[in-house]
Amino acid sequence: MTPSEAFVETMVANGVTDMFGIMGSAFMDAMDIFAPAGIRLIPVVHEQGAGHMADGYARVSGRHGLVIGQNGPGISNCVTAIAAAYWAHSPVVIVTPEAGTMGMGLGGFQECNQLPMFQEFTKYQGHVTHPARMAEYTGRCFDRAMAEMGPTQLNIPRDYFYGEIEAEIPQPSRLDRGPGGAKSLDEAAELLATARFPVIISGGGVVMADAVEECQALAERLGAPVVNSYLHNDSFPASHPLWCGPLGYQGSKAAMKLLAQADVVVALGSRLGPFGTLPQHGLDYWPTNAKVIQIDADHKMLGLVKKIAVGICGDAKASAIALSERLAGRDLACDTTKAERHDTIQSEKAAWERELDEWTHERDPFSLDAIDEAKRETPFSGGEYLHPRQVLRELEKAMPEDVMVSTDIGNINSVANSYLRFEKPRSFFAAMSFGNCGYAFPTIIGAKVAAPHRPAISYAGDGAWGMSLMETMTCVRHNIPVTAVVFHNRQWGAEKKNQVDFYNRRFVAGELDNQSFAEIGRAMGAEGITVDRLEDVGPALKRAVDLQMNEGKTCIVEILCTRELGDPFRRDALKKPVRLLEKYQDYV
Ligand SMILES: Cc1ncc(C[n+]2csc(CCOP(=O)(O)OP(=O)(O)O)c2C)c(N)n1
Ligand SMILES: [Mg+2]
Repeated sequence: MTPSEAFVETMVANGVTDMFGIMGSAFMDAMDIFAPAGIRLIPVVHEQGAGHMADGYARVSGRHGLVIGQNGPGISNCVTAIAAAYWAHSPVVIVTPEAGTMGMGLGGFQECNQLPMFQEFTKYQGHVTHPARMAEYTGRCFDRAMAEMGPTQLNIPRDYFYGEIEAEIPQPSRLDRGPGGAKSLDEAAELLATARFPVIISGGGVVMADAVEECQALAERLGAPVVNSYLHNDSFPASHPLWCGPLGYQGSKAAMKLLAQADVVVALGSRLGPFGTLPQHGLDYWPTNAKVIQIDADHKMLGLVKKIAVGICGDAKASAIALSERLAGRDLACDTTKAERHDTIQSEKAAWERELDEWTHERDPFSLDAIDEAKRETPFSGGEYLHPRQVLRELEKAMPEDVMVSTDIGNINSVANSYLRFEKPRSFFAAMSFGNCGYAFPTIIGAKVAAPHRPAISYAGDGAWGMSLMETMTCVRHNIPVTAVVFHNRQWGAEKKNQVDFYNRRFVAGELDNQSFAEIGRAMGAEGITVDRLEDVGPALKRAVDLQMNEGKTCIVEILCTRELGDPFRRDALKKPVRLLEKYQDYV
C-alpha cells in the first residue's frame, strides 16, 4: 500500500468517522481517500475552532477527536486549542503534516519545526521517521491519547505520504484499567471505616471512567455528601439527595461548607487542581486537618497539589467498586450519624438555594453604579438591560433534558457555575485550566457532531463570542445546528473586574461597543434572537432549542446584560499597585 493508505487505514481501524480541519496540499494525497474510507473531514473557519471541535467531540463521546491542517500556519493556529484539550484531559489526536524532508532547514514555504510548539501540551509526539512506519506511528498516537487521556501529535513530513510500503495496520490497543493496589485500597477502606464525616469529591475522572453509578453507591453506603470538583458539574446527578454542587470559583456554598466539616475526603478521579480549590465566597473551606484519599488514573497527580493520606493509582470506576466491596458488611463509624448528616446536607443545600434565589443582582458599589447607569440607558433593541444572575437562573429553568452545555471564560460564564446542574455525565464542557476565551462555541459544535440527538448549548460573553463567532458559518454550511447564548454586556467584564478591585476603576481597553450579535448571526445564515426582557429569557432559549432539534437551525440568543460584575477570577494573583516613579504617582 501507499503511506497515505496506511495512514487512512489505521484511522479506519480506530473507528474514525469525523475529523475537523482545513484542507491543505500537505495532506491532499491522503485526504483524497477519506470519503471512500468513511471519514468525513468537516472544514471549519479557523483551525483553532477545529481543535476545539475535536476536543468537544472527544469529551462527549469518550473517544478520540481528530484535527488536521496545513503545515506551518494551519498547524500553529491549533496551538491554543491543543493546550485547552490537554487541560480538559481530552484524547485529541492532532495530525500535523510538515515540510518535506528534502527541503527542511532551507527556509522554504510554510516550513517550521512543529514538534516544539506542542511539546508541553501533548502526552506523546509521534514523528514519522520513515514512510514505512506510517501505520505504526498513527496507531500509537491513538493508543497513547486514549491511554493517557490527552492530546497526541502525529507529525508527518509531507513527502512521506507518497511511495509504496509494506505495512501491517495495527489494531487499537486499549488499556484494561484496574482499581489500584490492594494495599492502598485497604488503607483507604480502614480510614473510611473510622470517618465521622466523610465527603466525596467527584472529579472529571468519574465522568471519563463512566463511574457515576459507582460513586453514587459509595456515597450512599457512607451517607456522604458528594461535591463536584471545579467545572465537573456533570460528575454527579444534581437531583440526587447527596449531591451538593461544585467546589471552587462561583461554586456552591453548600458544597464548600460541607467539605469544610470533613474528617476524611475521598477525591475520586480528581487531580485536586490548585485553581479549583481556592477560597470562595469568603470561605476558606479546604479541610486542612482531614485525611485525604486521592484516586487518580495518573500517579503523577497523587499528592501533587494537596497533602494526602492515601494515594490510589486507579480507575475511578474500578476503585469505587473496590472500596465499596471493602466496606460491605462492615460497621462504619459514620453509620450512627447517617440521619443527622442527611439533615445537615439538606439544610445546607436549601440555604444555598434560598440565597441564590434572593441573589438577584450583584451588590458591590461598582455593580450598583452599573445597575443605576443601565436604568438610565435604553438598549438598541428598546427593552432593558438584565441582571446576569437572574438571566442565568431563567436559563437554568429552561434547560432541555439531556442537554450538553459548554461555557467560556468570562465573568458571567463563571457566575453560571452556580446555575449549571446536570443529571448525566458528559454533559458539561467548560473551558478548563488553560482558560482561553473563545473555547465554548467551537467545543459545542464538536460535541454536537458526536451526539447529534442531544441539545447543544454554548455560553459565551460578548468578548469571547467575538473570538469564535465565525464558526457559526461552519454550523450553517455543514448542518450542525447548535444554540449559542451570548451575554452581551458591552465589556471584557472579567478583566474589568480587576480594574474595579485593584486599579480604582481606571478602565483600560475593557469596553466593547458591539453591533447586535443576533443580526451578525443572521448575516451568517443562522437565526438570531435579541433578549431584553427577563420574561423572554426562558422562552428564547426554548425557541432556539426547538429550532436546533426540530428545524436543524443554529440560533444565536443574544441577551442584553447590565455591566454589573460578580466576584473576580484571580483575586489570589493580583496586588494593589505600587508606583515608584514620580510621573505615575496618581496610578495607585
Ligand atoms: C484568549 C484569551 N485572551 C484573554 C483572556 C483574558 N480574559 C479572561 S476573561 C476576559 C474577559 C471576557 O469578556 P467576555 O467574554 O465579554 O465576558 P464577561 O467577562 O464580560 O462576562 C479576558 C479578556 C483569556 N482568558 N483568553
Ligand atoms: Mg462581556
